Amino acid sequence: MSTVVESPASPKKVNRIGLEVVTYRGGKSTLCAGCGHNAISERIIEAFWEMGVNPAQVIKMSGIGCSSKAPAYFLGPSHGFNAVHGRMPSVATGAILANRHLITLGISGDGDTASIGIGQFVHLMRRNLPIIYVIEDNGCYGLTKGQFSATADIGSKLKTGVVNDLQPIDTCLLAIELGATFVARSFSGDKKQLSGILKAAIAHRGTAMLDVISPCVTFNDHEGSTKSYDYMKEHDEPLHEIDFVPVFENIEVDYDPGEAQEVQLHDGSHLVLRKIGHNYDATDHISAFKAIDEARKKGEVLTGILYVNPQGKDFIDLLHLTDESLATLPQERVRPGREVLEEIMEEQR
Ligand SMILES: Cc1ncc(C[n+]2csc(CCOP(=O)(O)OP(=O)(O)O)c2C)c(N)n1
Ligand code: SF4
Repeated sequence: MSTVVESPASPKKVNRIGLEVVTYRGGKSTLCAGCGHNAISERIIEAFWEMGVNPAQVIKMSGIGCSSKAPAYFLGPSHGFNAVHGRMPSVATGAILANRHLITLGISGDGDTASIGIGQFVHLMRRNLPIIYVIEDNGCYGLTKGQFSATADIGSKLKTGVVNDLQPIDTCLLAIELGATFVARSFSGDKKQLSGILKAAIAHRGTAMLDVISPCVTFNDHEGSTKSYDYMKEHDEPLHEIDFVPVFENIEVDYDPGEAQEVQLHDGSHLVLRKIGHNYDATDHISAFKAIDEARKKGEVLTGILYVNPQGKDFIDLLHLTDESLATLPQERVRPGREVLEEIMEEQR
């Protein structure tokens, strides 16, 4: 008779706050198989788990579109709000001001941001609100069957053969111009780069704007599209290799100073940008404008952290808000008393 030796159950892998990665998952995706948005959801799950962020301390905000449905598929225990099309920034602003201690992750589409939502996007960027704002950019309106959005490149073609003859809006250029303090572009198919950028965005304080090219396999992945998997594989031009060292990992950063740029982020984490043949200073916005423009002229898509300014004051600092969240302040501290009101009236007489 043989004896069965039972091996002890292998311990489940947990992060620094004791949670398994499964806690960071959401519902089963109903997006098309192969949609770039699904890959971005996976990277978000990994990044928040690896950074040890408590998902109950996160607010997920979105607008309308396939991309805006994605928050249902990650960070199940987080707070969430699906706003009106293109209007997520104003709802997010209210939520951030009501509870300054939560981490806000906004998920939008190129239509939600650059078409109907462009006015709201502009004001979000110029305020430098603490938000990680991800545009899942497929150059079309996936949810309504693939019409061109405002990020579609000039000359790109719909499946029906219709050619886009309007100039695209470059959301990264716009965000840098308006004052966002962390601006990056990536590709949903580049796991390593996107993961490093997301972790650095979590460590940043202020607006972290990420434009992630995310192919729509159903309506915009054919020849003639500049947001397809094939196009991105051929034209993706990474600026640098990104090493991100979180503050809790006490690793010596090992690099040749002449070949890399190191940036310390607000929580003490380090970002090391190793040059790949580009003479590029990510803290200089003029370098960013030039490099994006030159790449565009060559038909390339420049990816990486295009601009970072960890010194910029965020909107909460500018408003001199109390440390305590407005949402939890008791009535007597929110409403001025009769004497205060009388004093104000007196000043106005
Ligand atoms: C006020 C309003 N106008 C138009 C629509 C129709 N609509 C729904 S989603 C969408 C575009 C979504 O495109 P995008 O943000 O790029 O997301 P994707 O589906 O491509 O991920 C439009 C025009 C709407 N829902 N509400
Ligand atoms: S229609 Fe396009 S954007 Fe929408 S889920 Fe399918 S592949 Fe993704």
